[in-house]
Amino acid sequence: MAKPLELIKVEDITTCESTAQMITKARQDGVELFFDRANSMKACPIGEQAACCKHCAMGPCRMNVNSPYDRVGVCGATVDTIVARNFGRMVAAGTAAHTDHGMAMLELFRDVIQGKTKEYSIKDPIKLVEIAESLEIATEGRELKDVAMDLYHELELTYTQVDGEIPMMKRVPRQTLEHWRAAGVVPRGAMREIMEMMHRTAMGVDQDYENITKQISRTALADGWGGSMVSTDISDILFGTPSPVEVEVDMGVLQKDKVNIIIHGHEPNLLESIVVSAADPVLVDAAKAAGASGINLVGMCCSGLEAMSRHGLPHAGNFSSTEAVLVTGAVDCMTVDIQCIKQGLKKVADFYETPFITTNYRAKIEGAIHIHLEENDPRSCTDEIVIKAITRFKNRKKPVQIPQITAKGVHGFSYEYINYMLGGSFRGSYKPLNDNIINGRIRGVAGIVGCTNPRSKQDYSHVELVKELIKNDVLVLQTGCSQMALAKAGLTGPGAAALAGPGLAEVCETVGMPPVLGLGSCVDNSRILIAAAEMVKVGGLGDCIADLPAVGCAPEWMSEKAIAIGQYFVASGVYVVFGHTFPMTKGTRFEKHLFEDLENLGFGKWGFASDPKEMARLLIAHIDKKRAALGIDKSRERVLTDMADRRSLDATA
Ligand code: NFS
Ligand code: SF4
Repeated sequence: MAKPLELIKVEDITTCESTAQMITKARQDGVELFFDRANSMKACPIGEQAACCKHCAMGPCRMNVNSPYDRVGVCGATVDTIVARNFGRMVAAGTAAHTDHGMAMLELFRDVIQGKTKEYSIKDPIKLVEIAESLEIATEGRELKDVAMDLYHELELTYTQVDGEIPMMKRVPRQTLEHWRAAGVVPRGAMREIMEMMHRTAMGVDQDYENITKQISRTALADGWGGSMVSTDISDILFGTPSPVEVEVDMGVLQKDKVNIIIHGHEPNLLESIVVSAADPVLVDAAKAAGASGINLVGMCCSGLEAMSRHGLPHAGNFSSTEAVLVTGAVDCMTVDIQCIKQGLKKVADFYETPFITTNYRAKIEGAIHIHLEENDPRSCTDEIVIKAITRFKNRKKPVQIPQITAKGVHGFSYEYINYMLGGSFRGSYKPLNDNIINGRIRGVAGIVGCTNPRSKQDYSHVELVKELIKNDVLVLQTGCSQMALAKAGLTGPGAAALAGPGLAEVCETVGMPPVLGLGSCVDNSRILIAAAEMVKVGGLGDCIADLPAVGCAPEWMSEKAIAIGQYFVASGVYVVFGHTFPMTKGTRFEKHLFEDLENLGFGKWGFASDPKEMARLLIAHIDKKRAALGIDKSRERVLTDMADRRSLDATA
């Protein structure tokens, strides 16, 4: 039985103070939020452990999670087959989401090169040339347009290549690639891999969990080193490669006297165009004529992260706050494109009389206003959005209550900027990073990423985990909703160095960087892959990604996309810990395969923990294991004695 809603304390639901205030207000207003729905609908105990199959009409078949081997499906499928197939389909769905997003960016790139759309242009020609060269496309003495067209055709193979290795394999460290070749997991085009994943997991096809796992890895690699990477690189080429910018976050960025427009979703083209619309003097005048002091564009989720790192726009919060922000009554329009957009937003938006606008043909929502964003004429869509927001501002009837909470932080670290930051403009290099890992000041690197989830106290694990890691000299790289959890907690500014261990703090001080580096949206996890590849190339930390003292974690994940990301990191050689829940039947051979055997086969492996302290312990133990294997564990002991010596000297002085 679910507890009556009023008995769940708000402080048990979230550590985000503004979201807490809005949950309280929603309860007073009689508005249901997804936290309430998560409470009234408990997760299905069989589905939670991925122990059911509905791939054919002889079933659905469900296994006994307490004794997984005591039965098989009607077709005879074992629990290992069933759980592996379910896992494979999650990876296929997550990969499809990232690669379809990437493909849309690539098509926009083609239209820009061909002059079919005049509204966007190439903002970073240097990156265009760099990516072309990394894929062995000739650039010397050629017109940028010709190089760009060749790059387009080459990158299209990321999706369509029927046979052979996709182009981005040229950026994978040699030994890692050799390992994939030997293991038979080098991806072909994403369309082929996703198709084969779906085929092999249908009734009566692949019924060997180890063989299914190979296709799971191959599909996920087509995401990380394929679709997601194309998405990041093309977005940088079209909209500019991010560099650090100070941004204000949390719900306090909404302004009572301005027309507040929230952009929520994932593709940067919507927000790039709305930025132009919101600055149009005609529309600004219209806002003023309606009694507003201006137009306030605010991002949420991954769109918000893209807007923040490229334009310094404020960010109102992560996935668990998208309904709550509407409860302020201050949102004059919420506009969305694709992914992570709850259908429940519609009802909340209706209650607060906020226009809720979908813009992408792939993602309509029943009852929402749909204004299609036409790439050749995006302004006709985004101007209309702004006009609708101005009209709502003028007719605001609902009381406005904005939580007066904001935090400032620095975001927009790209692979390229880290290179520049560490090495200086003329000798940009990851060598100082490697050196500081070898000498032990930095213990290792952790990518802390992923969603928030109403079944897990919002932001809590992200923040506690990252605090624990930096205290132990682990440099943290962030993307997605996790980055926003830390930003709201004030841990993305230089001030966070005060919470870092002595070694990491010293490096941060010397380089002038925070110990927590925000890299952007979830597709930007590909920036972490490229950074890892560069660390291998620079040398001193082993021959492949699996040798690096590097780990990953998504403590409060919810999306299939997160599973795809986790798997491409695991397949690339990284230890990945997920928190809160895992789609796995406990005590199965498939569980052992993902959590132990993959590492012995030369990949990374999966881990799980519910408590952030335990997550940190697992991640740090793995980093130390990699340091020992590299023979650099001694240097760290020396650094620590030096620090202790120095402190005792200070104490006696
Ligand atoms: Ni990533 Fe971005 Fe957030 Fe999770 Fe959703 S917004 S793509 S999936 S919830 S981190
Ligand atoms: Fe049941 Fe097998 Fe059909 Fe799945 S494929 S529903 S296990 S009979």
